[in-house]
Amino acid sequence: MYGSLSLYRSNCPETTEKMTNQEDMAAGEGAVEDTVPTHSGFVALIGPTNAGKSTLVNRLVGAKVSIVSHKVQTTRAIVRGIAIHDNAQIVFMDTPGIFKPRRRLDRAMVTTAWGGAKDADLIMLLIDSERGIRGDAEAILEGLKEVSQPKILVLNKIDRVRREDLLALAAAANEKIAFERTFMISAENGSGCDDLMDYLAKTLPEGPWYYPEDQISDLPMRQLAAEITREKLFLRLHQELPYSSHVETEKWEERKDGSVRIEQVIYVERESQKKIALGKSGDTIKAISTASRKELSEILEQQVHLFLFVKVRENWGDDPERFREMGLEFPR
Ligand SMILES: Nc1nc2c(ncn2[C@@H]2O[C@H](COP(=O)(O)OP(=O)(O)OP(=O)(O)O)[C@@H](O)[C@H]2O)c(=O)[nH]1
Ligand SMILES: [Mg+2]
Repeated sequence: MYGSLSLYRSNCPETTEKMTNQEDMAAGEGAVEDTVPTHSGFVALIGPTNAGKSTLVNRLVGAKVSIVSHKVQTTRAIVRGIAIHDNAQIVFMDTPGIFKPRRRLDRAMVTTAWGGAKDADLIMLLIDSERGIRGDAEAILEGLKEVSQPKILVLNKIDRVRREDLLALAAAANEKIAFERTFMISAENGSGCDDLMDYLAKTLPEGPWYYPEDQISDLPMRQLAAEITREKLFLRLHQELPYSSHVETEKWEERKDGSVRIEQVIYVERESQKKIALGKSGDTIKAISTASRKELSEILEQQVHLFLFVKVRENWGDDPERFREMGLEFPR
C-alpha cells in the first residue's frame, strides 16, 4: 500500500513496524503493541444547494479542491478531497446540492449526489442554519430515511444565527432522523471543525489508507483548471448564464521555460449568451481570464498563459459527451 511507513504515528515507524513478538515478550507481560491502527473511509457531504459543502471540504482538506460561489448549483459532479487527521485518512465526497431538478443536467446532478451518499461509509448532512429545514432540506431528510449508512448532522454558518435558534434546529432535525451526532460549525471561519475531524477520524473503520499520503484530490489537473475558470464565470456572470455554460480544458502544454500554456473553451447555448460572456470589447472574458490565470498560477506554482474561447454549442445540456466530460451519468 502507498506510503505505508506513514501509517504509524510512532516517531520511528520502521522499528515499530518490524517489532516482533519476541520483542513484545521481552518487554514483559502485558506489553502492548505500540502501533496505532490506521482508519480510513469515505464521508459524503449531502445537503441543499448553497449550504456550504464545498467550502467545508476545502477547509477540512486545507486546500482548494472544490469551487465555491454564492450562487446555487455550483458543484456539478462529485469531487473527492482527501484529508489526514491523526491516524485517519478521510476522503470527503463533495456532492452537487440536492434540489428539485428541472433540466436534464439538474437530474444528473441530483442523482449523482444521492449515488455519492450510497457509496459512503458515513453521511454528513450539511444544513445552512440560517435557512433551516424548509423546502429542499426537508425533502433530503425524508430521502435520507431510505439510506442505511450512519448519518451525522452538521449545522453550518453558525456565524449567522443565534444559539437558541441552533438548538431548536438541531432538535427539529433529530426528530426526523436519528443522527449519530450533531455538530455546529462555521466552514467559513473554522469554528467547530476540529471537533468534527476528531470524531470522523475516530469513527471511520480501521483499515489502510486509500490514497498516497500527499494526495489531496482525485480530480485531474485539467479538470480542476476548468473548474477554476467556471468558478470565476459563476462569480462574474448573472442570471441564467452560469447555468447555461460549461468549461473544458482543450490543451495543456508545458513549455521549456517552466511555464504552461492552457487553452479552455467556455461553451454556452446561444449566440446572445456568447455576447454577454465576452462583454463589451471583451472586458468580461478578460476579467474572467485574469482571475482564473492568477489562481491557477498559485495552485500550479508556475507561470500560466491562459487562453479562453467562447463557443456556442446549442443544447450542450442534452449532449451525453458533455456529461461524460463532467463525470456525470447521462439521464435518459
Ligand atoms: N457566513 C457563512 N457563509 C458560508 C459558510 N460556509 C459557506 N458559506 C458561503 O455559502 C456560499 C455557498 O458555499 P458553497 O461551498 O459553494 O456551497 P455548496 O453547498 O457547495 O453549494 P452547491 O455546490 O451549489 O450545492 C458561499 O458564498 C460561501 O462563502 C459559513 O460557515 N458562514
Ligand atoms: Mg458545492
